[in-house]
Amino acid sequence: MTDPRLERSVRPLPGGVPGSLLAWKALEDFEPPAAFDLEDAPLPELAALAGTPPGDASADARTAFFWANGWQSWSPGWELAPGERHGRVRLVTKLNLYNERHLPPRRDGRAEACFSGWLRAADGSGGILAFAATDPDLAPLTFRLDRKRGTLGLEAFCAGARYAKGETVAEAAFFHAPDFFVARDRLKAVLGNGAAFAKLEFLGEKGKRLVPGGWESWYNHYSDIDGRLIRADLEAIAANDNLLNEYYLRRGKPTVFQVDDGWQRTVGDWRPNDSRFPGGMAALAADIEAKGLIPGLWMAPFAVRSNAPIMTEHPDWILKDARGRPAVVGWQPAWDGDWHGLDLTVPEVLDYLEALIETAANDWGFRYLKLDFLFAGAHVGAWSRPDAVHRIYRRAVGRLTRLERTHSGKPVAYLGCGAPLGLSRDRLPLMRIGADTLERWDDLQTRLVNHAGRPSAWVNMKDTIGRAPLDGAAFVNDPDVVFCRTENMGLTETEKETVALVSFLFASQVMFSDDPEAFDEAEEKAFTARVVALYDRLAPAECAALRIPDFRDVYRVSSRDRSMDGVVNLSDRAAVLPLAFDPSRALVDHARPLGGGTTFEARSVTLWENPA
Ligand code: 9PG
Repeated sequence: MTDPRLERSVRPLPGGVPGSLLAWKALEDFEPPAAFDLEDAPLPELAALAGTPPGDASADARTAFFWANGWQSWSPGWELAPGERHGRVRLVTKLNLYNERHLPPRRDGRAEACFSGWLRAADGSGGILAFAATDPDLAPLTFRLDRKRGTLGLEAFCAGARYAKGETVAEAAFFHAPDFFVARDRLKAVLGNGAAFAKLEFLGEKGKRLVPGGWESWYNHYSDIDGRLIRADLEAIAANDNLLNEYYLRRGKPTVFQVDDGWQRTVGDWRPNDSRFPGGMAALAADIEAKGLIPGLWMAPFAVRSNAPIMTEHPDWILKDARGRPAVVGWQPAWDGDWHGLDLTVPEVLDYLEALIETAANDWGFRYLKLDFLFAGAHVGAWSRPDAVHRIYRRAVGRLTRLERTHSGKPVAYLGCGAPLGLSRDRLPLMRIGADTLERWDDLQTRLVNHAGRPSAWVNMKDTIGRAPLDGAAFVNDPDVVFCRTENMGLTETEKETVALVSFLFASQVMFSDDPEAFDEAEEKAFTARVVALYDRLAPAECAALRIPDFRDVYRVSSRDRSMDGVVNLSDRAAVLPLAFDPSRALVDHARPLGGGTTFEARSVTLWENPA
């Protein structure tokens, strides 16, 4: 049943994709609730609209995997089997601000997919019933699965919105695909994000698949950086056999060198910290450029820490809550706990944001800008000039990413991070699609409170695999960094290899945070050489990793051309599977035969070639 204030229409999909485009139009003027249920559709009806062949099990809500794609970059992005839930953060409940839309949780037990999701048959046929919100300017959609009743609820995020009679509220595509690869092709055709991808071309090689690569400063020293340390790494990057030199620089590929959090005075005060960077940012960017690298810089433009001068200098620029106090849009122990956000409806704030980008790109020379914590721009607060939250976010991100070239004519790229995915894909086609990685498999404290967006190598890889359908379709997926180092390293060699392979096979950027200056000529060199050889072998393969029924974190890998197969086991236990391969054809081998089957080691990837 469609909400009585709406009329639903059905049209064919763009790009010749079989399936249907559903649109919901207002029949009267009205103000919807923040979480607006457009309708709760029976799955058989949606399956028919999607063109699902008879007998296909993808619409069987009791058995299918549900790709419960989370709201923003760090939210969980993986498939759920029947009975599984993403769950919420316990005790430190403010951390839910990092994972969820800023709305009261709905307690009806449904699993949710934001922007895009699917149901995938668990019976081996592999059929997929996919859905996606197609227009980033309309209210963001959440697809809410009721497995018992066999329905899919369509909920629009309408905070602050009002509709006039005849206006379109939301649009979504529904289509069937026989397998992962076709589903991704169709998603790409339906989303039509090609113009956005074209702006990233300078980060790659002409005529080849775009896989941007580079160094960034976060995942080793974290915010404890200074000009000396950064320059030492810059000096060393082309001087030894580190991953970036081997895979990017020596091969003449464009390479990013990005300074992360720690260069600024505080979050919300985007002037350089002079004691840490006494030479200033322009000199640093010039040195990076002189080395033939693309200078990059991190910023969290919408976020304001309580110690930022802007809090007292421009109190009217700070987003307020219903009681008129600065709204709490996030919580971070390292930022004195509660932090705040800019009021993006204040015209001067938008000018200020554009000026920040101007300064970083034109005055300093950084042209790979990592824009982080962007979800702060979609908070449901007391915006001073009320409007639909999704429009407020879109307008601000539009201003932030307006600059496409520096004064000197050099192209500028933006990496989205901590960003609501569906609202960002055209403006921020290069996007972090998972939680932060970590130099350890997982973090106990944040795991105990069930923070799905926690920094964790394990969670990060689940996201990378889970969001692979978006790679090349909605985004150039940034999986976060890979590690080759031996110092300050809590991952085993096999775990590092797992991170390196999962990131490379199922996403499209290779970032690296190890200190080139501290390159270890023994172990790190040998490990790096092995990773580079694997990358060269695997580069042409288009691969999928799909959950195996009855296992929790075990995935079957297949390549589109069927030349390669494998298993990713992200669980803590060896997995015994009823399949066998010829060990002499293994590319990476963490398996041993057992009876007629094979045991795959915990926390490992095994890949093998198939006979032609
Ligand atoms: C800099 C970092 C890095 C990193 C970003 C982002 O949920 N959390 O507690 C959480 C903590 C840190 C975080 C994301 C989420 O990291 O993803 O790459 O730039 O900011 O502060």
